[in-house]
Amino acid sequence: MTIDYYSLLAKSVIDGTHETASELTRQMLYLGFQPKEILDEGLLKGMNVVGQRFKENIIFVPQVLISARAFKVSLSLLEPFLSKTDTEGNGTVVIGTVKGDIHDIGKNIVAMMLRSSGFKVVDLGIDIRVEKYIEAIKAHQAVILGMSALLTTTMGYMKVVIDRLKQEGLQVKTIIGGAPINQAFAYQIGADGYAKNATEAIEISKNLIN
Ligand code: B1M
Repeated sequence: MTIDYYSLLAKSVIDGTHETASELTRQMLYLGFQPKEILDEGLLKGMNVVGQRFKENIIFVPQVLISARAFKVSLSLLEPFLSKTDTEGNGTVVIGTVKGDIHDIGKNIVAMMLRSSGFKVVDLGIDIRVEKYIEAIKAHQAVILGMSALLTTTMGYMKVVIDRLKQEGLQVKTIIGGAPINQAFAYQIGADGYAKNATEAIEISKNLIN
């Protein structure tokens, strides 16, 4: 009988059993599964089910939190493999989740993948105000600012930040993402790029600096 490791890992995220998630992740790495596949086929598939159940009011915030913990524990084991890079020659990206928003799982994946693609990443974390973004862009001479938002109530803050960058005459490119964001919104607020996932974020970031 073959073991379906991906389904087991997805289930551990859905159930929020973080010890099982980390044990499975360790085993999968040991067995030679690719870190990116573990992320896409195990962890993200599990988190999609969590998101759907949350939306349908089958589960609530506490259950989502324990699922997020399982996701994060497992992701931290993948991180050394996903963010391995020989160079930071593409320049610095400042990234953070916007003010009022504490969702950081997607932003962390994007940050990790950018690191693996030759960017130096300054991750400001969550709930970030415009002043903090600007301070970091100046301090690190960033070439790209990345903003993430998961709530329809916080996505509008991205425009506040972009308008302020223009007012201050900062030459940094902007890339945005998160579940409620789309290309039309990016155009509307004057962002230079929109990415629907981490792979696209890398592609677009590379295009923006060339
Ligand atoms: Co929240 N939550 N949540 N939540 N949560 C959503 C976003 C929601 C859609 C769930 C739902 O109702 N279906 C809903 C928003 C509805 C809306 O705005 N219309 C929602 C809500 C309502 C809330 C609260 C208000 C709930 C409450 O308190 N009543 C509250 C808000 C707190 C706040 O921020 N102020 C809240 C809280 C939480 C938890 C703390 C419990 C937890 C977050 C834990 C954490 O992040 N540390 C949580 C979670 C986990 C979710 C869902 C279930 C999953 C989000 C996630 O991590 N997905 C989410 C449902 C959903 O999105 N379907 C939901 C996995 C992640 C890999 O995907 O973040 O989309 P994602 O990132 C992707 C892409 O979007 C893209 O690449 C990533 C990788 O592929 N991307 C970028 C993201 N950022 C990018 C940046 C880029 C480029 C691409 O460039 C810079």
